[in-house]
Amino acid sequence: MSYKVASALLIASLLVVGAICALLVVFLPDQQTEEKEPEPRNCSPKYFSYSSNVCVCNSTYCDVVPTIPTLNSGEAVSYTSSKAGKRFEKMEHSFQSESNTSPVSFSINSSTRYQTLKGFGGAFTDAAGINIFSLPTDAQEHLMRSYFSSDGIEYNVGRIPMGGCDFSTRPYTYNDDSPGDFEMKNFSLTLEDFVYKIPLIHRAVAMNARKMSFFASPWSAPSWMKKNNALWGGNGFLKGVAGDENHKAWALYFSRFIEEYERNGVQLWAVTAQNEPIDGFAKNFSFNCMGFTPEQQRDFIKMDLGPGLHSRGHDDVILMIGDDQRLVLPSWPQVVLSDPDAAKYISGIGVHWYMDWITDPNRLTKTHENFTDYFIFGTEACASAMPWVDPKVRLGHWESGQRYSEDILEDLNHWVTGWTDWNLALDMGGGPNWANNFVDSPIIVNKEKGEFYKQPMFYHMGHFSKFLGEGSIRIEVVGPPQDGDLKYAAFMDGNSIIFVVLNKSDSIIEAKITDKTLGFLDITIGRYSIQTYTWSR
Ligand SMILES: *[C@@H]1O[C@H](CO)[C@@H](O)[C@H](O)[C@H]1NC(C)=O
Ligand SMILES: *[C@@H]1O[C@H](CO)[C@@H](O)[C@H](O)[C@H]1NC(C)=O
Ligand SMILES: *[C@@H]1O[C@H](CO)[C@@H](O)[C@H](O)[C@H]1NC(C)=O
Ligand SMILES: *[C@@H]1O[C@H](CO)[C@@H](O)[C@H](O)[C@H]1NC(C)=O
Ligand SMILES: CC(=O)N[C@H]1CO[C@H](CO)[C@@H](O)[C@@H]1O
Ligand SMILES: CC(=O)N[C@H]1CO[C@H](CO)[C@@H](O)[C@@H]1O
Repeated sequence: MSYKVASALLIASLLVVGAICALLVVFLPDQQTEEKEPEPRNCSPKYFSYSSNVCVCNSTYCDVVPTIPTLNSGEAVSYTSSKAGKRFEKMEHSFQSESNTSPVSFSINSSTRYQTLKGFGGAFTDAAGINIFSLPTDAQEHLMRSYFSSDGIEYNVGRIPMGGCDFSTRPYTYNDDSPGDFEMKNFSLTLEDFVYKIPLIHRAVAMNARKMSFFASPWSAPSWMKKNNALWGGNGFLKGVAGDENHKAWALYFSRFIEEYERNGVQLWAVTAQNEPIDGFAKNFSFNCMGFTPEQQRDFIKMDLGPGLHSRGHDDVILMIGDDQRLVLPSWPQVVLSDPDAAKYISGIGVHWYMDWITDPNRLTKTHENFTDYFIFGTEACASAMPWVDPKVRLGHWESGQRYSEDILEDLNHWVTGWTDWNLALDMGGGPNWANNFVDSPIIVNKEKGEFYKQPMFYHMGHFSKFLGEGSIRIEVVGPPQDGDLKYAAFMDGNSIIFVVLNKSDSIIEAKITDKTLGFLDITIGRYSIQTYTWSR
């Protein structure tokens, strides 16, 4: 070692010691003077090269959501997350009989009630399982608790791909090797179900105080059932026509899946008739897909899927159609639901968010108005799906989280009853994905370091999922127009009111909430922030 290097090292280590002393000086007085109730576990922030931070969790540490206290009438509590680094920062408030003079006012009217909510959640893909199980056991526990326990954001919905999808390490279905096996004799779950999906589902249910609801969606039938003899690519339609043995076999595949999951202790709430049926029309679609026209889907449900599920005793598992972009509304359900013999098997309409930025949300309202007896439910969304987004994983990207809450608020304000995120966890490159269709996720796992990163998207999801349990009802809130940077919605859950507000702009706003049974709550909405207020009447 040369003299220069040695002295450089000496100086460097002195600097490090100096920095540590400086830190102690900064932190010690606090520790000595502040006698507080048990500290909540705050975000351990880390900045990468994006606009905000992630919260780092590992085997020994993970932030938790501060407990929602039991509130007396007139007491309120708010939770704030912001681009500047707040994550579920809790504040207590109380209603006053006088308010400030703020011109911005949100007036709650719980006499006007809209849709009842189902809930919020994410998908148990193979990729999610692979990533979660790649962590040390204690870190896995922190990750699962972050999503499903009362320490976390308490998801009550889970989506399960029925077989493989692109977020698998190989393309597969549950009956690939037995062409002509219309009786599904050789149908069998795969290693992925037993190793990655079912065990995680059981852990989520066991730690969850809320009742969980799972829905399953198929990406493709076995290749031998399809015109293109492949799980992906163009012309990906089922062979034959509704009512034939091939369509009966595909319907039976759904029942067999429901039965095998039941046998493994997972009861389904719902199935969707097909993930993104429009993908099957693309000339050269690059991952698992299968096409239906709305007329084909109507006939398949009426002649095969509906009667098939019924005859095998699965009336308790409800059926959703759609499961595709908002753009197919309201025309798709108009075709399928106009036939009462198909409609009688259907309960809801699933929507994906991928084209929402160019699609009028009033398509949702139109759909609701046409079919008030059918719920609309968000079945998939993720950031970085557009091909021009590079890199796919943007650690700490506030705007991705903001797009989540903006879309959720827009959906909820247009009759949607819940919202399901895509992969629960992905790796540092946004995979694994056998078709290289990498995207971002609210939780990114860094296997090498045995840690994971909770992104702004995670907290934006939590501003809804934590506070809006199944059965919450959207109510009227009269406030400023929602066509700018301010978005909001209000809900009631028993005696509690929940108000969520998102500010997408660079200015701080003073506002007031009016609840005429209680008075006024003066509030401050920080720049680039999302807040959830809850109070009891
Ligand atoms: C885990 O995270 C905590 C908080 O960020 C940190 O203090 C600790 O050193 C980390 N442990 C490991 C093994 O990285
Ligand atoms: C509140 O809602 C009820 C029921 O829709 C309506 O009759 C009433 O006019 C609303 N009140 C206000 C102040 O908007
Ligand atoms: C099921 O798989 C076995 C083993 O590969 C094969 O021998 C049998 O013919 C298959 N059954 C059907 C109905 O295709
Ligand atoms: C079809 O897609 C595959 C996979 O993305 C690609 O390798 C192939 O070149 C494409 N073929 C055509 C004709 O575009
Ligand atoms: C099937 C159905 O009810 N269709 C109606 C949906 O609503 C539009 C008006 O918004 C009517 O024109 C359709 O007949
Ligand atoms: C903090 C805050 O509310 N800032 C902005 C939020 O959105 C409204 C409406 O667009 C703006 O007027 C505020 O300045």
